[in-house]
Amino acid sequence: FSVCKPGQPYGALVGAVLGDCVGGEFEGAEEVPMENVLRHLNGLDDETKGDGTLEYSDDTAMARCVVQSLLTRAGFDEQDMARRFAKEYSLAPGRGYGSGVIQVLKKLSSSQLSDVYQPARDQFNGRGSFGNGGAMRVAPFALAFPDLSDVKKYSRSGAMLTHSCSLGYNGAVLQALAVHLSLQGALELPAQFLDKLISEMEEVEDEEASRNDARALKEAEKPFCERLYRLRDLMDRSKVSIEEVICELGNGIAALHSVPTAIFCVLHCLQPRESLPPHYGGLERTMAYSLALGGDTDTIACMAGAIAGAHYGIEVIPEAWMKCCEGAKEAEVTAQRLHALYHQR
Ligand code: 8NA
Ligand code: MG
Ligand code: MG
Repeated sequence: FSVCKPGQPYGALVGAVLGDCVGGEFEGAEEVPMENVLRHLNGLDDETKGDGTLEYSDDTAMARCVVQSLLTRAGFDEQDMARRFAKEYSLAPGRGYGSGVIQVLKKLSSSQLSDVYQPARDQFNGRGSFGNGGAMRVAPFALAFPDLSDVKKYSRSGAMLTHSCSLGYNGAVLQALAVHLSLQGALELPAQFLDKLISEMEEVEDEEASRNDARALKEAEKPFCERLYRLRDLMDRSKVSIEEVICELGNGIAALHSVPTAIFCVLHCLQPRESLPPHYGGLERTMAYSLALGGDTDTIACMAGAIAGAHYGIEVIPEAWMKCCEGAKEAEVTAQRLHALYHQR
């Protein structure tokens, strides 16, 4: 695949912010009629809406820390990143963090901490978190590192600062890989894109720690691969209902129940869909569809937004959406700086 076009890295970071901001409206809702989603999205075009009306949540707050750390340290520095997570949380604790991760963030602010990975290991009686908090903030790693093996290595380490269960950090690796491939234009060939993700995750989930965690949680031997196979089956069907997607892939706060879902949203919305307005472009379709799944809408839309944004680029993002989402303009600027790092490598 070719080197990505200039608008793609911006699209990835901005897409993630938009998903978080726009998706916040329906977070935790069990059922979200498409009608309500479209009303919400149409409302963004309202000129009377002020700048940054829709606030970002933990997803973007933590992604900003990742960006700033990668930029300041010109690479991955776990001490620096951990410190930024802790500081961000102490300054703005009300951004909707998961109830477990708060303990980690508090411990990370201690000056006596010798191992920044330890607080995450202590979570959930030593099992570690399998939440999607590592995955929701991972897109910047795909922008900063051109090499696939670096993307895998650093996205995993970055996630492990809060998520030590393999079902948490492997979700982050999968999401980072999806953004990485999308930046390279891999979504032009959706079937191959998915094959590549599966073959990479087959290797990732072959590790002993992954196998042990999967067994302990009574999941399939390679849980993310299993979900990606289900995803492929769904893609092959001519019609698939929202209920089937939720049933097969999930819409919850576990990485396993949301990262494959986000990838599905992107793939499903590569083409026009009956349930979505015909004037919508691919990014708008992806957003609307992600929200209509309900559940962890901000995070699923954030992850889908990063992958879709990397594919379509910043040019297709509606100006009105940029304007009313807090942090969107800033993401555009930092993406540019982050991508300069990519070219230095
Ligand atoms: P986390 O590490 O606290 O995990 C999220 C939740 O998953 C925990 O609070 C637990 O309920 C559960 N969980 C994770 N690991 C285990 C385990 N090993 N055993 C039992 N339960 C476990 O936080 P996170 O950073 O992963 O969370 C990210 C999500 O929380 C994002 O969606 C973010 O937006 C936020 N959030 C979501 C909602 C929602 O309703 N969907 C609401 C508020 C906040
Ligand atoms: Mg959130
Ligand atoms: Mg969420």
